[in-house]
Amino acid sequence: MRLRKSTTSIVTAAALATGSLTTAYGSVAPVRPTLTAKPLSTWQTDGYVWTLAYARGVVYVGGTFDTVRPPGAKPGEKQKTRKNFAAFDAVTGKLLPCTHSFSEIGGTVRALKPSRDGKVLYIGGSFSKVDHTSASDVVALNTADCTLRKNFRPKVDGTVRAIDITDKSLYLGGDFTHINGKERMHIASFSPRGSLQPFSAEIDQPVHALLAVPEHNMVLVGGDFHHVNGEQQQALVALNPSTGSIVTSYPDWLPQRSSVQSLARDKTNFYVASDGRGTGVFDGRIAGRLDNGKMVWKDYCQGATQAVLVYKGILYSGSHAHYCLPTPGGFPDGRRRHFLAQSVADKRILHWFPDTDDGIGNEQQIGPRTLVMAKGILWAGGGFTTVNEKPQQGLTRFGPGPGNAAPEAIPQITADNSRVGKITLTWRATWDRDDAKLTYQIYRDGVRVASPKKSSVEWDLPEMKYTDSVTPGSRHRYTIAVTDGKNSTHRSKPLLVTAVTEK
Ligand SMILES: [Ca+2]
Repeated sequence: MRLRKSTTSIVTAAALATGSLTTAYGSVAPVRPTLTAKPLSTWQTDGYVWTLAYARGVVYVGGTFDTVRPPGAKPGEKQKTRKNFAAFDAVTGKLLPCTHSFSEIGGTVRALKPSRDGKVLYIGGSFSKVDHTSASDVVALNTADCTLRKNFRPKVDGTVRAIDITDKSLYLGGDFTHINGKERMHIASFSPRGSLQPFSAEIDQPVHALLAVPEHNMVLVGGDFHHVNGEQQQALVALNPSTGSIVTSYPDWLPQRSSVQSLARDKTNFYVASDGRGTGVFDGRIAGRLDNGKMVWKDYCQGATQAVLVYKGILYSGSHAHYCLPTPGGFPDGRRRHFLAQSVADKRILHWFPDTDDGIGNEQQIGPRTLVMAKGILWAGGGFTTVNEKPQQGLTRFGPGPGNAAPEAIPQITADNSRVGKITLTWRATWDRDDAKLTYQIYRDGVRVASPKKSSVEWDLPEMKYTDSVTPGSRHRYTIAVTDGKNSTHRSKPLLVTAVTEK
């Protein structure tokens, strides 16, 4: 009986060790993502998804693709024609009949944005035809009946890559230099009725991201640029929403070879997704104050950030992060991780690790390119062809959790029976995409004898041990299973061990 007690104390010690690890995070309990890392069943595309938008129960998808296909269908199977634009029920994921074909010139949809009431969806990209009528890189759609609005057909001479809307204005950003024959260098604004406004700024390179902040009387602009209105402004600037004059500069936030791909905000902060090329670039994320333009934090995680989105105090991002050791909760250089969840307060990387592959035909090798929150479900689109290592192309989504993804593997146990009356089992901890702490259930002859807990992440799988006390000379079958509290693995193959009688 005494021996059995010592077994219990090992389990308690393991639990205590885990507890102290938790307190090491500091006095504030770590935030946990409310989303699961297990993807919901989702339709797929046969090419790139560059942009997503949500309005009135519908998720709109824009990109470079010709067809969509149901969840589980292989490439070429059960395809439905959708030329660079598709619509899905946000909750069920069902394909909706709303369709228009966006074609010619670049043949791509790059920006989608609903009006604030969700009645109108603005669609930008590189196209000269919508269905059989001519268009010029931007149109507007009535979401109620999926018809195109006839009163909004500006003539844009280059790709539209970003759209944002306030009650007073519609802003476009992109590669263009003229709209309706007037010079508009990569940025322009329209009245709600669709007429080009005097707002203008001389931006020397394409704009990728726009974030209107009406309560602070500015429009945040991100892109590839180096100069705005003749002043040096690297990739990020805030403009007056009526005139286009510079309101706030962000000197030294971004180096020369870094661009801004996406902008997001909550009540107090804005968040920057940066992509850079070459050595010494910055391609992580930055948080800044909306009211005074001061930096809150900068996350030097390496990996070409393409998309950022804030939901319930967590910053979700799409990138190919591969070196995040300097970031709290971060990982050493190695494999790429394509989704991250971070605390907006302190940039800590939280335990939410769904993943995609880099994707096909993608020179930058980045899986997700765009994120949108729709009725509590995070939709992600990009160039990927797998999600959590299973085939899934172009689109995926993650619903409320937490913790629905199952532990990744069943551990392999080995036994040491060199001590009389003792059998020590050893195994390497596994990991789980949305739960740090897992419980390892040890069975002797089919009866559970211990349930030690341990926290683990994919890049740090600790060795675990359990010492059982048995009658010398007896023979036992040991198995192990792992649970996150909701989902359990199968039990391992049994390991047969005979306890020695004497040395
Ligand atoms: Ca889990």
